[in-house]
Amino acid sequence: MSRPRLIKEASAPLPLERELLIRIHDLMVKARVLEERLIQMYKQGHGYFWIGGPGEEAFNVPLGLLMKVGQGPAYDFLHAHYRQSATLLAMGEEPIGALRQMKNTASDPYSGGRNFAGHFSIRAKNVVPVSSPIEVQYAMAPGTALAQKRLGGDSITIVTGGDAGTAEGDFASCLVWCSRPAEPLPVLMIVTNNKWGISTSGAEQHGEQRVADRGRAFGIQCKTINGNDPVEAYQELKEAMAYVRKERRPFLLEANVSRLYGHSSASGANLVTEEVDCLKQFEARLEQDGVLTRQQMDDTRNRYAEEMAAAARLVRDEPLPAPETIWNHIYAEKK
Ligand SMILES: Cc1ncc(C[n+]2csc(CCOP(=O)(O)OP(=O)(O)O)c2C)c(N)n1
Repeated sequence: MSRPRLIKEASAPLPLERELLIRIHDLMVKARVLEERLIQMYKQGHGYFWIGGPGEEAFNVPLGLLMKVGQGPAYDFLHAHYRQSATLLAMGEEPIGALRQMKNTASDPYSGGRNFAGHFSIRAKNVVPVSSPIEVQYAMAPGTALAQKRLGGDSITIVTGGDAGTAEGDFASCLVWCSRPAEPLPVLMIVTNNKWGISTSGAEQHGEQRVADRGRAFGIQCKTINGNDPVEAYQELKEAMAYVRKERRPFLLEANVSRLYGHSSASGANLVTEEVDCLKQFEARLEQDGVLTRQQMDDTRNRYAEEMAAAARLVRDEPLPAPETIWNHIYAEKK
């Protein structure tokens, strides 16, 4: 088999295979168009609340591509927060599921029409239900990691959340439980740092230089990266995941990202032009390096825009959950 062709072999400014760069770009566009469609649905009254991840695609796509996707402890677990749509698409999810959750239809595959947008839950892919109370995922992650460690093999637990949430005790619980010398756990702790907690600036809240530095006191390997660069994100995630898979120890990875449409629909869900747009930046590099032309990238966006618009039309006419199903999937018995 011939060696995969590298972009510009001599100077190698984009050190990933061409096919992978195109795949990452395709998924980033798909995720962005999905989020923009969800925002539009919210603004048209086809949904009650929007929250999601436009601006985090450069980090979230590589994360999904590098995961070992499947059901049970032999596969990776994802304890995600609500900005992870790009990761879910990279893990093979169809965008129409997110549209259905936005419209709260009975066909919503993640909550049967009863949870917010971006609150994924997929047993077959080890995606643990996303919780609205922030940070609880960090207290749960050591549990799946313990099961994985006992099983043996190389599967890992991945937990994601924002910078402001690291002030919660759940984050500290994760640091403590993953790093006990008698039982270190295979957890990749991720913090996507967008510098905001709703409307509170991170600069006013963090005594530490970097969130990732908090791992040092626990002997946890840690790193802060530019999460707006998909090439850097892919390479750093690959390295961090390889370490956790092999050493069966935790790693704390902080990725600096953008929040392109504000916190949620509660803050208006309008484009913030001062933030770095990872997709625009990546497209400029792809064009400059001759990986894709502007026309090809526009075609990709238009194709997804048409696809999502058609899916949204379909979802619009789907029924809401029947009232008698209110007791389904909860612990309480029907009274
Ligand atoms: C336990 C809890 N406290 C407060 C809130 C309200 N709340 C929702 S999102 C959020 C900010 C979270 O900021 P960050 O952790 O940085 O993540 P981001 O949304 O910026 O990605 C807050 C305070 C909540 N949902 N749960």
